[in-house]
Amino acid sequence: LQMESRMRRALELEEFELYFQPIVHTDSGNLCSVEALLRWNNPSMGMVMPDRFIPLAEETGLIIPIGEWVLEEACKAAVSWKETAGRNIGISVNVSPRQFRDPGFTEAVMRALSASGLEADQLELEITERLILDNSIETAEILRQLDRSGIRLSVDDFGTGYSALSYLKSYPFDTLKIDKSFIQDVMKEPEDASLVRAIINMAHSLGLSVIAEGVEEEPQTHFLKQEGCDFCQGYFYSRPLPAKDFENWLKTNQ
Ligand code: G
Ligand code: G
Ligand code: MN
Ligand code: NA
Repeated sequence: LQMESRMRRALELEEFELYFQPIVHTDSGNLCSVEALLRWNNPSMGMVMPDRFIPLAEETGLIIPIGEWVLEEACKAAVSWKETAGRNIGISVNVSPRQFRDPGFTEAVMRALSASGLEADQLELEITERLILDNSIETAEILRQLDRSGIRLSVDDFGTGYSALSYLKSYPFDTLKIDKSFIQDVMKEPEDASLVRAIINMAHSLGLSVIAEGVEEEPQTHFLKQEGCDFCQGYFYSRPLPAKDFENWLKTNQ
């Protein structure tokens, strides 16, 4: 209860902060886009990680105003990097189920784009497999609407959702993000290597690009390169960074 009342005030007290993690081209290691990851700096609880507060934010509905704040800040940040980088840098934003199903969601996305001036194709929304598996007409309609407006869509945590793969053919996704649990042991467990290889091939034959998440060691990058994985994200390249640190990373790593 205490956490809930603290969370209710967190937006106005400006306790939320976005961290940014680079997503790079597997072949060159060059920056492609950036995932925005939410943090909550609370004076009495310290830095709270999303796994600890997103579930409560979902339950209470606070995820809706918080999610709008994330969208706005993320889009603004991406626009602000253009000058430093000398080109467009896409931004990926995580969307949770309650936020996605809120009737005002697509409007909130459009507002964030127009307020920041970010082009629609520079924004990617990460949707977890679990959300997609509800198979509802509403989900399909929202995805199509977002797709029509030029926003990119990715399946987050791919492989963890007991997925019925059929949704990949009927929904307008652009990218699969292979869950880090498959990447973690890819050099030790032949089964994980086989799964990753199969996911990459399947995604490509469906016209989707692939991001490997949780890349921590160099040998994994060689494996992923060899298997034709398009993009990588993980501690090997960079941890999620606060805005200032990310801007410094950008100056030296583009
Ligand atoms: O760094 P990490 O601990 O940031 O993130 C943990 C989990 O929290 C991830 O599964 C991620 O999808 C989720 N998450 C991070 N930021 C956000 C956000 O802004 N909105 C939502 N809905 N989930 C987020
Ligand atoms: O949205 P998603 O569930 O994919 O969130 C990504 C999560 O993975 C975040 O919590 C982020 O901090 C974390 N993460 C990013 N790179 C690495 C990595 O190389 N190793 C591990 N263990 N976690 C990572
Ligand atoms: Mn994600
Ligand atoms: Na993930």
